[in-house]
Amino acid sequence: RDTLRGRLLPDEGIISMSGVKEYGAKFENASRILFVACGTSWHAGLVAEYMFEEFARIPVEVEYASEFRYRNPIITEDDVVIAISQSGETADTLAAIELAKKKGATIFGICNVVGSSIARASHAGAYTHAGPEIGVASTKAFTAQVAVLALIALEIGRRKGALTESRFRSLISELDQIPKKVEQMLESEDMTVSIAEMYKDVSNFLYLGRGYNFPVALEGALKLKEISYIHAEGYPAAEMKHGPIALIDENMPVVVIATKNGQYEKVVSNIQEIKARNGKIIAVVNEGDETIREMADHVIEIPDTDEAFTPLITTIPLQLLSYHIAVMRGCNVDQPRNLAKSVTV
Ligand code: F1P
Repeated sequence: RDTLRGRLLPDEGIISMSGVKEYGAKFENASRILFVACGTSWHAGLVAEYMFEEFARIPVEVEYASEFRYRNPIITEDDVVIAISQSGETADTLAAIELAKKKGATIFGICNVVGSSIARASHAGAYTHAGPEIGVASTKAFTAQVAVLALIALEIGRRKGALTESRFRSLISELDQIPKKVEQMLESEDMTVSIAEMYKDVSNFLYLGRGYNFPVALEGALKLKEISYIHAEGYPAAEMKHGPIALIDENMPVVVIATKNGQYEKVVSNIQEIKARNGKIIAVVNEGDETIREMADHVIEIPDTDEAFTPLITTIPLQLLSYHIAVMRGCNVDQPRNLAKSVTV
């Protein structure tokens, strides 16, 4: 909450990130924005892709730093590369930005740890200031990254004229409501506890989402894998019919992020397809969604917000679900086996 509020300074023209102000022209004139990151931070980059395309109308690519660094990517001086990293020490992300820097791109780092290697290797940047992540798996760093990326996309959109001043203002005031809504989600934790109790012993989970919530499905699955060691797959809901549908039976819980948006009817039909195969549906829906309540085995309601900001809210119950399942299975949620906080090799 403090991270977001601290950054919304209306008198100062909204964004307090000096790096964005200083390098604003670079962003405005960028022929392309490339996000490079690993793990959870890569998922934040995927959310940002939707935001930058919608609000700033700049072509975007999102790259796994671990692949990008070994390719021979086509980079020009007009590219802006945004590196996202909680620790600021991830070796693959660092190598990716060194490569892009050599090819003349401008590097913008979004890190949580002040003075970290990636922050120092970047030309400019913004800190997420999410506070120390006590556990290995990124949680609040993810929402803080998405919040910072939203602010940058809005600011660049306004500068480029892709967003009108009134739309910009209304999105910023909606963003200002997010901390309250996140708190509301944290207070309604009981629902995730009872769902965790029912599914803590299953071997597989499927997560589905569309649009802005497709990356949230990936992140929900990753969090479950990382801390509870249950196998989980995240997919764009529309891809279900291209393979994962074969896995669905009465033993498969499917988490569907089914908030109201342009693709809502399609998500409803995905839920029908899962139900027809006896899959168990855990749906994340908008408050008062009776249509899905009637179809799903469990619903978790979220407060309404602009579609672009839903990842900031839908992520919370998925993190809580992973957390409670992991605790019930006796896993150490702060120090999962085989994982390191900073992957430096
Ligand atoms: C990337 C990351 C995290 C994950 C784990 C291993 O780290 O994959 O997303 O939760 O901690 O590293 P970072 O570059 O965001 O620090």
